[in-house]
Amino acid sequence: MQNTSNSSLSDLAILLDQAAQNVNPIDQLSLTSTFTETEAYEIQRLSMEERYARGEKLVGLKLGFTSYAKMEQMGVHDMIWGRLTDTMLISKGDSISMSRFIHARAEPEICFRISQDINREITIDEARDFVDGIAPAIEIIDSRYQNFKFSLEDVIADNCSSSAFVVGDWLDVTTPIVDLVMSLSMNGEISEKGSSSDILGNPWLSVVNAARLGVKYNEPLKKGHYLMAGAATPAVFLQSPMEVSANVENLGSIHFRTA
Ligand code: OOG
Ligand code: MG
Repeated sequence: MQNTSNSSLSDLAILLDQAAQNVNPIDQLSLTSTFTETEAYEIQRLSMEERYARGEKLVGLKLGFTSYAKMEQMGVHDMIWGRLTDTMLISKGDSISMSRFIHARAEPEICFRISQDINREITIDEARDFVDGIAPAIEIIDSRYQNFKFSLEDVIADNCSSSAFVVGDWLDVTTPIVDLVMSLSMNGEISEKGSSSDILGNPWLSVVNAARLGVKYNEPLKKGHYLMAGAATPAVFLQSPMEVSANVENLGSIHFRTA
């Protein structure tokens, strides 16, 4: 690795982990270090090791920048993936303290529940065989970088801003999920609105892509894992107190409160 500050990948991983733990943003790593996309995923993996050492458990994966709206909002145009842990999962209807976040934003998503380990690439026609539940969901992202600004490599290293997620009631896998209106509301007013087809043209392609990336990076989706498909709309900053809800046509609504 050529990196102008001579920090090792594990030093960078620890900086990000501490920023999250201390709720204190850091400068973009790419301002002082040069690292490749592959090295960024290694930084992510190493910073997750810090979390696992504190007892957190991997419970799934998420995709990012699967919609044009998100790519444009953040200025990053490649699909990314990150890891979800048990402490990120928030019960629907709960009140969440904003003190655990630096500058959190919420976005409406669809979540898949994985029914069997996926150890190979799969086609869209096979995707349903690996899923046993679909739910409306909200992801709360919280970049560990100042001003929520990052390069592709920065955001990958930062576990793709993963911070928390809320999942609604599970529906059958046969539930149609293409072309559904998805919206995010703050205090009862719609802030963002999109379509489930804004997610890769068809949200089922998230399962196909997560399977591919899981194999490529040796972090395969496992039975019982959550897979967050990526946001259909730009993310919205959270304030406190606020009532946040997402609705996915035909799939239902979920909400949480900030405090
Ligand atoms: C990166 C995470 C992107 C999504 O759904 O597109 C993401 C960010 O926007 O900070 O989770
Ligand atoms: Mg997301």
